[in-house]
Amino acid sequence: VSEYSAAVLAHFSEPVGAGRLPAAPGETACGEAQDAAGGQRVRVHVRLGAGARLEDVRFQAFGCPVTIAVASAAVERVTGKDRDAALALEPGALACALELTPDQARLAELPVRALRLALAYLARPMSPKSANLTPSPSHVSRGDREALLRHRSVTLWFTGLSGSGKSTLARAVEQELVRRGVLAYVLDGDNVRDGLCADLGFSAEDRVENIRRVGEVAKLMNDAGVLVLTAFISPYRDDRARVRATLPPGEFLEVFVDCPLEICERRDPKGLYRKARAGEIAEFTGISAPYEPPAAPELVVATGTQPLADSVRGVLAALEARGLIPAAR
Ligand code: ADX
Repeated sequence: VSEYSAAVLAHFSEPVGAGRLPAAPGETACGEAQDAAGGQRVRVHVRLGAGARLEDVRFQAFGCPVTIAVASAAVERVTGKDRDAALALEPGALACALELTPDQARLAELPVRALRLALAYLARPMSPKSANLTPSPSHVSRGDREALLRHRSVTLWFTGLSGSGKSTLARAVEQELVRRGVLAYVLDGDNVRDGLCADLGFSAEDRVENIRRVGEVAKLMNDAGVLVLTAFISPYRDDRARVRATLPPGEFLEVFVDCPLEICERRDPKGLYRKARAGEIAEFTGISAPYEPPAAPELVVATGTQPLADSVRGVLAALEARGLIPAAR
């Protein structure tokens, strides 16, 4: 490790990308993993290099920060595939694709899951398995449906810790919107995980896939004319940025349901924090898994201190101010 350390510490003081997708040189993708025993958490950053087109892969190994410079052609071999393919790479194949030396490969062994995840962020969007598809165009446009319903169909994306009040707030806003004649619908984590996402758990990879699916559903429902409210922890900035990028500009509104961990834990509406502290739930957000707050949300709602009715009014006012729903009569 020591042979890498000196050069590496300098890299670590660099700011890490602030949640934007790493599409341009200098931007960073990042992934996180826990070793099988659940002991060591590893975060890997992959940076698109400027100029020399070198890429940095950075992570901690044995408690020390490590940077491996990798030729961009080597990273292209991994990221030129689609997300599924990047995620499926075995440790050996990954080390080989990146042309790591045996020493580097040894160091990369532990963070390999995180490395795969980080590279998957850089990979092409998931491509259809079949090459024999011919999507059919609709004769009814989204504009036609919006005119029919007399409101815009956007996605309000509530993000925050478990117990922060996402579902409570989204449900209350949904009820008020429908009362006002707006066709609104809540997609909620605990509900979606009972059906569409019943095959997913809470590893970083599964959460990425959970949010990808929800983003696709929201997009379809927006196209159908529905104003969608989503209530998912959605802990990773990059995942939320990906959903934002799939929707037209201005039609993804990120709402940070901002409630401090101490309050969520004290409220503990489902008793899950207690279980997580007792070690009965692994990878629990805020306790043993990360939460990355939005850097620039459209709206912040302080659910830790504000009464629900005030929060609901704030969200509706933001929609009105943007001309997305008719003003209350
Ligand atoms: S997300 O991270 O993938 O966005 P999602 O919002 O769908 O999570 O699901 C979170 C809900 O699942 C929580 O409100 C809680 O009820 C439940 N849950 C069960 N296990 C966990 C866990 N390890 N971390 C967070 N939430 C969990």
